[in-house]
Amino acid sequence: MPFNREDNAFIEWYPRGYGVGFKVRRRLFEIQTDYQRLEIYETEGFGKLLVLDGTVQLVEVGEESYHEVLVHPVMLAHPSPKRVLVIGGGDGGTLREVLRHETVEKATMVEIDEGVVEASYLYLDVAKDLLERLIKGEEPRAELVIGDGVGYLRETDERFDVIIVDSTDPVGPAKLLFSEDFYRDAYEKLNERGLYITQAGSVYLFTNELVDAYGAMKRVFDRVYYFSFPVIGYASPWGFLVGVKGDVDFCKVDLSRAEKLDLYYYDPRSHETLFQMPRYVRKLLEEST
Ligand code: AG3
Repeated sequence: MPFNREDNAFIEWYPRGYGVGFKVRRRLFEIQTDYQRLEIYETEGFGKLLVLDGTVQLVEVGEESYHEVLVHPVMLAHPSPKRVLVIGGGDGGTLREVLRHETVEKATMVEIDEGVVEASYLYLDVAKDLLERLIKGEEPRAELVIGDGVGYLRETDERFDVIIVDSTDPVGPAKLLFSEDFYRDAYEKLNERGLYITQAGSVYLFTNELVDAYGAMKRVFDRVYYFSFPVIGYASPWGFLVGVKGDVDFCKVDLSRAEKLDLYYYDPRSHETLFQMPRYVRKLLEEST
């Protein structure tokens, strides 16, 4: 794995040799799980760094720049989200943000790799207490399922108000989570009124994957939105795709509920600024079928 000892740096290499790096003090943990190679580093300025198969998942300092933006826009656009499904997100950051919403009665997190949950619990200050309660089955409003999100969604009898996909990139093992078949299952398992959100990769470096996923979502959901946000640790801007079922307006969020959340990165008062996209990408998205 690309641990550049000379520079004491960890660098994630994106396509075409574009790198995102952190100065690191040491590698704290390394394991080959059943699904991927997991590493945890201590960085110089951003706390601990979680890496899966050579790709940055999060740094402790600034992880909210991703988790807040993945979770709150859809939660605040839904009038009263009670049942939430998180696919992936084994570090617990996404579920932590979901549970900040008092309307939530039950949230289910389906993570394929138990190793990610365990390592995050042991090494990361992201959602330690929540992960402990989940592992022990003691979290009253949430449950952890270790399993494959694709199979889970296909088979479950449950219905959800919000489905959040916090996966690895739209290339490699998580590719199925960006397929039309999967979107169809998600659409079916949403309540009459529901929202689906997925992280969708680097706007500049995975543009084709973003456009393809957007096209496939358009074939399934009643309305589809794209937005981007600068996430600390990823090759920014980072893309997100939202699919809507039924009567929901993703352009509007509930500001009175937002006030209580006391957010740091995502600003519900200027929700519309999320939708900015480089012009050529917007054109590609609009032309996609
Ligand atoms: N979810 C992964 C986002 C993808 C990062 N990709 C990359 N660095 N190439 C992050 C998990 C955080 N809960």
